[in-house]
Amino acid sequence: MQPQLDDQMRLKLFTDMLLIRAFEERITQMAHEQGRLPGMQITCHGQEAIAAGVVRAMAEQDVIVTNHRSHGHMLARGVDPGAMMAEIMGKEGGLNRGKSGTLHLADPAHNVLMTSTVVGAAPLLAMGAAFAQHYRQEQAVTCVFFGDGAAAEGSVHEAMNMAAVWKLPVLFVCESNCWAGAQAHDVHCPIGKIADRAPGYDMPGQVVDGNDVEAVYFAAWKFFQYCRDGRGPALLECQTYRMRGHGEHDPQHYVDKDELAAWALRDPIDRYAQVLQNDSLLDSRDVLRQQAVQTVDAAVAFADASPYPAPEEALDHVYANPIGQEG
Ligand SMILES: Cc1ncc(C[n+]2csc(CCOP(=O)(O)OP(=O)(O)O)c2C)c(N)n1
Ligand SMILES: [Mg+2]
Repeated sequence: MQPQLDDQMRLKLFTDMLLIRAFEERITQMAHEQGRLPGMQITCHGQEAIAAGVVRAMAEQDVIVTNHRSHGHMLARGVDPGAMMAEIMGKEGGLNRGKSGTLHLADPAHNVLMTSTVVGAAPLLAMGAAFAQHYRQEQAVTCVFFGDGAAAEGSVHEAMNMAAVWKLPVLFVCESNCWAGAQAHDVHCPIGKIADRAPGYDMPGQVVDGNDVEAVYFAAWKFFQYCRDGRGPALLECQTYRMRGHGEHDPQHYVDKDELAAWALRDPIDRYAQVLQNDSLLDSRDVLRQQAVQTVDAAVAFADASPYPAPEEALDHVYANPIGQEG
């Protein structure tokens, strides 16, 4: 079977990226307003094509396990932006009732099982989800997102090894964004391409231009089919660039300005706008961008209107058997 990429889907990829960018730009703005957002804010500026391309290539029954840079994955999956924004603000109306904040977002209704911000933990946690899919013969795949820095963690090696030995339906998606915190890729990784490790686990691996949304979509689509066919895991490395600091607290003084400027020229949204314009699918992106901004305005309004959770509810919905109510 060949992947579907009709005009409607192509526009979806584009509007997904616009929504993600608008959402992250708002997070950036609010993160610098005193007292507006609790905790560390980590955005995916510049990495939108990976979220849109991979997530749109998934089937409904497939599952996502994600990491600290998760907003784009969730928005592309159709998670409600208002509930996400409220969660990021720690509000009662949030996805997880204000208890997860930005770093532990989960939306089981959309098969986004969890966000783990323990670097390298997500691939190992994904093993449980993939094992369940395999055991129940669900024809479903677990897609796990992790960074190039995470690829150096022992847990990622264990996950890849186990997935390959047990032929689990896992697509490992490495977002190689040239940085892990303030460490450049060559400081923590002796090889240029993480995907070169795939043969060592007896799984297929591929490097794709992570700023080319269609290339990401086709590569992910092919691998999702491979995993769904019961052939085991696969590794997709999407090469991109982290366009902002590690988080909004980080002014990225250590980043070479020329390098940043060169990557800005490869912006995934600008590039795709050009492609769609050349194919007469897009007149101007201003209307679509404005719609994305309005969606984010509505999300912020919803979140602002939501109360903070009551202190006495702090332990509700945290434990399967709340302390004091065991059995
Ligand atoms: C086990 C562990 N070590 C360190 C950290 C601190 N930390 C958070 S994100 C990060 C860098 C991760 O880099 P990468 O995996 O490339 O993801 P990126 O941030 O570039 O998306 C580090 C070191 C952590 N959260 N967990
Ligand atoms: Mg990285």
